[in-house]
Amino acid sequence: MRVTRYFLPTLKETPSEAQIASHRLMLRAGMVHQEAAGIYSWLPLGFKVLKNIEQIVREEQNRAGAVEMLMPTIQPAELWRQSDRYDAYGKEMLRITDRHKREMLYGPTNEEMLTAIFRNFCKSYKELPKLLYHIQWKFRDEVRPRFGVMRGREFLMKDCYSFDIDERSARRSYNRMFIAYLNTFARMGLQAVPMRAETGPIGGDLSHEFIILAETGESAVYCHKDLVDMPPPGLDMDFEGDLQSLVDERTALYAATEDVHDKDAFMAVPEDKRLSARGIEVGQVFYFGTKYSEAMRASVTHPDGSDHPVHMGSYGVGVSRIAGAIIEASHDENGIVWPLAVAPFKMGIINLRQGDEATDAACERAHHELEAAGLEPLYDDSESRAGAKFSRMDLIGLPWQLIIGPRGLKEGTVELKERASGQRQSLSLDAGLNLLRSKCASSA
Ligand code: 5CA
Repeated sequence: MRVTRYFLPTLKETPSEAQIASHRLMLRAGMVHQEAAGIYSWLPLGFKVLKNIEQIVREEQNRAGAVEMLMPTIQPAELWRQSDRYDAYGKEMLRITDRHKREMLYGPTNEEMLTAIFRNFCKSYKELPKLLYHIQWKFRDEVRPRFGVMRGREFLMKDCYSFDIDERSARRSYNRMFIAYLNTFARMGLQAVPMRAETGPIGGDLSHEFIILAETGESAVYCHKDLVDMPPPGLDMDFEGDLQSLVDERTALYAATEDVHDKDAFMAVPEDKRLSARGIEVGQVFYFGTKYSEAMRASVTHPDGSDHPVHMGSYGVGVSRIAGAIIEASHDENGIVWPLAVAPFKMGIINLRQGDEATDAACERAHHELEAAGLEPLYDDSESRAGAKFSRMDLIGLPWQLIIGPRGLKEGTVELKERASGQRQSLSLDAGLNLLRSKCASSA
């Protein structure tokens, strides 16, 4: 992609309304544009990141055995009356009336809708277990939308729902999602710690929030330090084996959000292992048994012929919030530092002297070859000064920069800079292209 063809409205000044680094950097890098409080357009660069995050979430859901579908953003109020949540949900719910005066709402979550779909089609234990998910925009009329996409009103969520014959089986679904989440966040370069959490308006009595530790996080959290650097289970694991022991390993040590914090239990953690910190909630899993299936009469016939409500859980990931969370976890004074797996482009090509024949030719060749290898370079072919190109490339945080100018070319060299370490090396264009191919190919 050429910068001159792209739409990359970067800002030099720091927008005054942004209080935290990720919000400032998303605005400065031209990733998002605010339309109303907590409502954003995703400009091309931000949109690419959002899609990359979404794709990792999707792949890990699929690997865990969940099946993708799509439900609408607008829901009939009637469904929510059946579960008794229509009034209970309060002012967070955006209520809409259509031209026939029918009450509708912009969905803040989908327990009711999927329970109704399940009820319509599944009548027997033979259909179980089922794990269904979608990735769809939600609306919650938050009192205090803030920190950009971190606490938005309209936001993108992956929400998965499980249906099982009994509690034991439902726990297996819960464990699957639990493990899938650890792998999902690890693939994005995030260390997410599962912590016991309040169930809030979703209900039930078993829940974990997945928390990224960050000073600017909105939640106060308390945990055993050893949880913070526990490696993820690994992408090669299969989901048929003993998931319970993997989950037990993560839940045996103390970890809780403020709402369910137990001071005495925390004091039992050795003092040098006690961590009290702040964090960003990037996902939450719930087991709520028959709360919705009973209210909405979603029952299945058991082997003995009797009917019972199905046991359910729901599992959310804040897809759009993660874009902000990754930046909170990975930036420096010059801008964003994207992990390769979610970077909007894997590399930038900087032309130091636009119009110089040899430089243009070398840049064109690099651009062409990297594109042909499926590596998605962003070629800064603009007329901007070299200094401006360097700062812009650092700001938008692409993992690699291939810097090409007349002086180097005379000696047969170009420069390759790694954004994260700042390390630069001089090498031939061929060697540079080969190195980029090998560094970026695995996740291309
Ligand atoms: N139905 C359940 C699970 S599918 C549910 O709605 N869970 S939730 O309320 O915890 O939301 C799931 C995830 O969405 C959260 O972990 C968080 O990462 C994200 N999220 C929630 N509210 C917002 C918001 N206002 N802005 C951005 N992301 C949000």
